[in-house]
Amino acid sequence: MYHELIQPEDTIVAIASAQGIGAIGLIRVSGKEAFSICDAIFRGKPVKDQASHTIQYGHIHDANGIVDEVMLAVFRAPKSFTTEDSVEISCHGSVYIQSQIIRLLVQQGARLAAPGEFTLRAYLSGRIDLAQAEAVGDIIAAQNQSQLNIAMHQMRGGLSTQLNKLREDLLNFISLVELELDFGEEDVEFADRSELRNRVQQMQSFIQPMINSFQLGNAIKNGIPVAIVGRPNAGKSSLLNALLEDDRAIVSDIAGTTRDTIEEEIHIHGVSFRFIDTAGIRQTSDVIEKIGIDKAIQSIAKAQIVICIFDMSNTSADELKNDIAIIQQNNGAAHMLVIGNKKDVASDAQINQFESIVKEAGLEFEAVSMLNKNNSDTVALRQRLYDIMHLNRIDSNQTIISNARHHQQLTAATEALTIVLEMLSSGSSGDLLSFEMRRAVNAIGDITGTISNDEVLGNIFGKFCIGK
Ligand SMILES: Nc1nc2c(ncn2[C@@H]2O[C@H](COP(=O)(O)OP(=O)(O)OP(=O)(O)O)[C@@H](O)[C@H]2O)c(=O)[nH]1
Ligand SMILES: [Mg+2]
Repeated sequence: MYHELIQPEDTIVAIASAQGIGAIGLIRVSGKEAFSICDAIFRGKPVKDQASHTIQYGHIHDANGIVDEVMLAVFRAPKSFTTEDSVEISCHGSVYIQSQIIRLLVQQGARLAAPGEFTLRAYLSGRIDLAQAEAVGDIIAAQNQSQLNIAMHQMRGGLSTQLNKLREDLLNFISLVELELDFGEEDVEFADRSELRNRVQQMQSFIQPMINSFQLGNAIKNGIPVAIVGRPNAGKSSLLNALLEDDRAIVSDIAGTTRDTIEEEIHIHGVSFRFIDTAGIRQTSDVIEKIGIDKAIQSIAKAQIVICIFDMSNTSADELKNDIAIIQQNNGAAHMLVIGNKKDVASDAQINQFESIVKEAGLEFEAVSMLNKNNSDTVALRQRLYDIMHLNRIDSNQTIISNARHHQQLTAATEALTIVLEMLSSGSSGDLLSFEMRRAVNAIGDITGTISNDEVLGNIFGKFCIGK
């Protein structure tokens, strides 16, 4: 179990900079003996006498002489990341030097840190909560500004503040109901039932936007799946190739060219979009093509954006309406972008007709030509895909759930609250009410780690890199 592995009495050590050769290597030491262990191998001013947040110049040495010339940053408890006495040794970035220094520190009594153990200590000491600790991991993994904004907000405690407020409301509610139970025999009702209903509904409307934000948060973290679907020869593979600026998929005028799904990723303003080119959807007796069409339908269901592409020179209004309906049946939640292709061979009247059909259905329309890979239409299309997801609206002050564990717990909380609402309507007893409310409190507490178990901790911190 994770807790047992962690000995808070130990002084831990790890290389915190990236693996391999670099200009500078950073070694982190944290724990009760951090200063005395460093003093045993450091020639310079004694670390134990230095003020917090100062930098010391000196040499690391062993029995044979100088190992490296270094700078030591000193952090005194509780003003450090872990809240313990800590030292950060900046040495030359050679793999050999770093391993020598680690070896010396371990000889003096330090222990090699487990993955995420520094952050775990920050959490166990109460300096940050679990959601903030997870954000530290997300910050390190962030690959674009949107990912970073979400993680930063979470790390600064934006999510935690909201959840703590919610938790307090829930606990107040429970005490009210439980107070009633204490006076059970006297049959008093402290809390007016319709007032209680109001409060539960308020809590739900507080949680719901967070739950809704997960679709976006998850997309930013894991990439946005975009299915490209339509009839054979519509130009799906041409569109994929144009977006990739590469001849990835085979394009031909033979209907049914693409039989399997093809997946490729591109980054738009740093956010990853995973495009899935699919087999053209039609009635067919070809067994392989049928499997491909089934896969196409499945990718609609899994997509967050569905691009419905059709050949404007060769599609009737009814066919288009029918295709849109098929997509909506298979995924009502996805954003849909309808693309009228082959505008080079379609008349203005055709283009206008299709545009009004699509707009009447409340969907977005774009007329394009994918005949040439390098065209201005793909530039506009990339921007359109980015805009559809409202990615530009994310700022670092917004709470966006990007963690599946948080999403799961918020959903559990709101489900418990829905039961509470039903109970309030049916006049259920106070103890049943408080039981369900406690389920909601526990789910929320689980996110910030007010309540947590070893398994959850192991899962979270075990995924960190060593030295964090
Ligand atoms: N005139 C014109 N032809 C196009 C355009 N886009 C694609 N084509 C042609 O249409 C044909 C079919 O294109 P594909 O990209 O293979 O179509 P697809 O939807 O992937 O077809 P399947 O894989 O068979 O379902 C090819 O001959 C393309 O060159 C366009 O904008 N204008
Ligand atoms: Mg194709």
